[in-house]
Amino acid sequence: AAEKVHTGSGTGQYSGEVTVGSTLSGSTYQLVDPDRANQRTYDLNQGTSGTGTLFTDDNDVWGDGTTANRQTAGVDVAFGAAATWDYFKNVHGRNGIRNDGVAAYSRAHYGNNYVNAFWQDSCFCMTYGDGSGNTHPLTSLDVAAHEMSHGVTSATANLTYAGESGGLNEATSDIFAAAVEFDAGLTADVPDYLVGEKIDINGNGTPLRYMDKPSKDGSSRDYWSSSLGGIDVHYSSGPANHFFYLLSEGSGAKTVNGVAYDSPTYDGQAVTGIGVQNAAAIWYRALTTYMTSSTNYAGARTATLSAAADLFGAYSPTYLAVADAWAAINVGN
Ligand code: ASN
Ligand code: ZN
Repeated sequence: AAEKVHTGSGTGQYSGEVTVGSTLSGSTYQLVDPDRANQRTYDLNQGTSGTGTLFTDDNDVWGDGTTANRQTAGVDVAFGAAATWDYFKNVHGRNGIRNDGVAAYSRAHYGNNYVNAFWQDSCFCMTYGDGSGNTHPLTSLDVAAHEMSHGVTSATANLTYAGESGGLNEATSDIFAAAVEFDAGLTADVPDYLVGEKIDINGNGTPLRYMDKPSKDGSSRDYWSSSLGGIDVHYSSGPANHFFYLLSEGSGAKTVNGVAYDSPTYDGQAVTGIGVQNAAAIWYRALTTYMTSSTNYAGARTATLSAAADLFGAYSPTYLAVADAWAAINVGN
């Protein structure tokens, strides 16, 4: 009888050497993860619809770290989905994106030269392009965690993807992307407060977004202002990402895992850092308990203060750090 195994060893382009969940079907292994509700990873083979085919392999050794081997992208996105599943389960007690034990699936190798990745509620799935020249796949851990977290937001606060709530929706995905990186602790993808630092989307080695100083990308805002709701949600996320960085690490120059940050604050407001996983716990409780589809930045402040009061006590040092971090991005002062 066919025996289920989950000992596949993979080599991703960005994740390095990792374990991937696999299942033996007949004489072929499939990227179907028995430890995570049979979370599946498909190869779209440059198609743009349907599921393509499951990634399969004869000997349960997947990818080689190069784009020449099409399993490599499968390893990175399967690992990203597994790490994100584990993060929400182990850290927040959330059993899958909808907390119903059902796994979403992943699709790699979408289209040609496709420079994006995306989540869709309609298929309950996430999809990854191969990037410029089909050689810079959008398959890093933070990208996978970002897309999968869009599913969590949809299933919880369901923040409307426009205006200030849209910026908060985007920031939620960047926040959990950072939290997943820190939780996974990969050597090949050192945890940081940058988004997309591995995928070289700009072609010059710079990341897609910076949480410590969002304006470094040339478009994102560092602070809340009344015009924030009128800009692209990937830029109006900036102040909330900045809030999260400051709450995690505090104000002032820092070096974390070898990356130097020097985060500006509004009016010089000082912030004492509470650690990335405490900050993420507050954001998660705010998202799942207090935020609604129309929550704006002022509402997010109230939601996170309520969450901090629940988790750490009203007017505790941690609660006061949350208030200071909002003031440091010009909310509520
Ligand atoms: N990768 C983008 C995102 O998750 C796709 C989009 O714009 N919806 O935000
Ligand atoms: Zn997004």
